Amino acid sequence: MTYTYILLFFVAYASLKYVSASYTWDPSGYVMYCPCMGRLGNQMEQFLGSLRFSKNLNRTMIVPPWIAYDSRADTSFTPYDKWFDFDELQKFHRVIPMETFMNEFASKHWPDDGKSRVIFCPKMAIERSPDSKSCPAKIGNPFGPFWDSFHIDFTGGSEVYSHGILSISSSKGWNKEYPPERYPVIALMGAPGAFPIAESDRGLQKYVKWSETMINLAEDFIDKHLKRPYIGIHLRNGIDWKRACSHVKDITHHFMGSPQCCGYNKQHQLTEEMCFPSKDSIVNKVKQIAKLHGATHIFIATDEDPMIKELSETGLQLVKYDENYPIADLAILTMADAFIGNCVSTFTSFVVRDREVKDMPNYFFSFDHQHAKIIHDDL
Ligand code: GFB
Repeated sequence: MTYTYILLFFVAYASLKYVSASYTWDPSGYVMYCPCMGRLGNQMEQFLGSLRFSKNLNRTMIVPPWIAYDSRADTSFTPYDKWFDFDELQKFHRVIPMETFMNEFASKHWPDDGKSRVIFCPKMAIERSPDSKSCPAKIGNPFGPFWDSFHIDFTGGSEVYSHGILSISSSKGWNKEYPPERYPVIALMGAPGAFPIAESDRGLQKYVKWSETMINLAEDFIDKHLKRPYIGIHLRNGIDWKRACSHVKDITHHFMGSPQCCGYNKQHQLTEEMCFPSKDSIVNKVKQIAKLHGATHIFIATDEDPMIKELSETGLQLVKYDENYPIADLAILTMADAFIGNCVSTFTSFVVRDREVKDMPNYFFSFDHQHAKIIHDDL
């Protein structure tokens, strides 16, 4: 008898999974884009804005894979649901994986017939193209490899959009100018999401939840190597970062993830030290936050230098993930009891948003909201 119930449960569960994974054609249309700008943190920043844009247009969002580059700049694509729970996104808006859209709907509803596959392009990009007439949507990496991985050619030509892509008031304008019956898919050369992310979209992070695989991976690692409470730290210190930070003094507006420290109205001054904190200030902050939270273990995530020698003087247990696996670092950082990140990095800002929506403590190197320099309008 018990076995029958168990069997029935599995049949019901399997069919539920099947129902949640099946899709019907959406007559309101779709938004498709290439997450072609920057690496993981940049793509995640724009992902939430793209979700908002699709909802504003009342079109299903075609969720692209994440793009990663190895040390030889080879490009690889990872489907959204390998790292995150796809069904959670549905709680905010209608979404479909790009792989599924192409397999199930493209040949019938968005065929390669010389007119349907139109690329929507900003005027500036067209002006930069070799013939100054067509959209350079597939020129260069990752543009070409991304669309090629889905066998997409824009044989329907290009459409220059004339109004601000992100302004909410223009959402109705989009569908009026490009009605879904004629343009079922608005395929964009880049993400229709602000960079850095708009303040009003930060909360959408709550729909980005780790997949079961990532939860298991991170929890196994935490159980084996860390002891709670532990502090997660992000050390962004590779040569590309050093170079980027040397431009801070010339920046007058936001710089990548800087609003997380400076505020969206730029209440606080961004400094080079906030972007590329000195080793002394990192060691001091780690000591201070570990003491505050009673932590004995530090999880270190970095693109380059884990600062083992310098951090050893804290007397804390230092732990690193055993391979260079950015997404594992991100997951373990989001689960830490306290986190210290880099004010400017968007890799940090993914962690910060994730923890913000869960009300978990975040700190920054070389920055303290209470003691930061305030910029006054009259200065
Ligand atoms: O994620 P991301 O856009 O953040 O790019 P930023 C930084 C990349 O460096 C990550 C690696 O996607 C990882 O591949 N990386 C950074 C890390 N921190 C870590 C870490 O803690 N662990 C591991 N394993 N890898 C921007 C770039 O970076 O920096 C822009 O997106 C540009 O394209 C700019 O290069 C200078 O916002 O930090």
